[in-house]
Amino acid sequence: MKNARQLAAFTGIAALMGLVVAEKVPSPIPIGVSVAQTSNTALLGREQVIGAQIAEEFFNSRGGINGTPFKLFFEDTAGDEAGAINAFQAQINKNKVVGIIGPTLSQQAFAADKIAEQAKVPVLGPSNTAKGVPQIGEYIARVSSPVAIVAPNAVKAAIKMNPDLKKVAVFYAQNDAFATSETGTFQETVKAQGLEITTVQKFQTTDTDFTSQVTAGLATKPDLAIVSGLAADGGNLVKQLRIAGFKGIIIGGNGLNTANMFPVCQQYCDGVLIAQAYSPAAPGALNAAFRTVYKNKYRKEPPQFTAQAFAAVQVMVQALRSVDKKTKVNDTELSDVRIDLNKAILAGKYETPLGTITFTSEGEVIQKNFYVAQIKMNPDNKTGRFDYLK
Ligand code: 1QQ
Repeated sequence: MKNARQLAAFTGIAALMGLVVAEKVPSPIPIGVSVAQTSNTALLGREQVIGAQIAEEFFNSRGGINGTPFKLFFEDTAGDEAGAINAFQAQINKNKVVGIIGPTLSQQAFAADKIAEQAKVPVLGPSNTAKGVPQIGEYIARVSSPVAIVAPNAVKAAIKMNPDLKKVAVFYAQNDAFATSETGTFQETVKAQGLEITTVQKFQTTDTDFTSQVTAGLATKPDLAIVSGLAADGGNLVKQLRIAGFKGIIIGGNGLNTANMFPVCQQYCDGVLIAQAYSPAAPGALNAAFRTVYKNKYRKEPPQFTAQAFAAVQVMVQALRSVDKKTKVNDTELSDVRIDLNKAILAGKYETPLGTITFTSEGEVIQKNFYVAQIKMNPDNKTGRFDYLK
């Protein structure tokens, strides 16, 4: 081929004919981050963007991929399945990333991860906790421990706080895969602990008025309420339970695990218990470094979703370094790098802010320590913090 125009013409014709055209990985090495930057889901996703950005600067300033820098490409998924599918397609075909971190919700993962699986592009879920996510395919793994392991800790903490607990009202968003999975775990745990479920109330993540669920739920006189939803709906439900006079303990699920919910539920958030897959006080040099960078910038402790997004970038980076040691990633065939990267992700051991993590051959994360935090609101009724229980 004589010149660039001829090459472009050939590439175009070949693409039209459906031929696979050899593509090399450029420098900086492109990594995709597709989380929710708009919609209500951005209450959760915004914390993920921050974690990924901190990791980009952190690891590039420490040599990137053995001397080659990497660059994060952000494509907003918004809050639904279509948004996640579009964002994943853009990462794979337009940004030509070596791997994708995302999406925010399990509900979105069940739709979008299949696209990456077909294209043989490794995906790391930063916050997908529903049962079945790693099993979507060979290229799908997650750094977010499943609700089946994390959520029971909140129930145990509630019982410790009030050993006389007996009656439990359960609320969940039936249009969300994570909330449906999480309520299953909560209900099993509650029964296994010898408590009685007095009612199971369903809602939609788009709901704002929970009068009927609150009325029906409180009529059963529960002393514990458990809410599995997302931040906006969950925050409103907590608020409406308190305004209706509920005095018992409230457990919120992972969808309520953000300070961005505080303006929604205001002073009524105070006291809510939420299980955590991250603690700012966890030991380890990496967590100390991450926590310092975050605190210097935001003047507060880093939240779980930020730490998990940081860990997801870290896993990608370390796995790329190990691929790169065998064959220089930059200037190697993109499709080969994607396949090798997937293998390296699953084979590695990572000292992250979440502690030491490894993966099963299916892509399920193995993590050791979990925590429970209690929301403590400030007198301004808009800001507050997560106090970790001992
Ligand atoms: C999931 C979740 C979300 C609540 C995290 C943002 O855990 O969808 O799996």
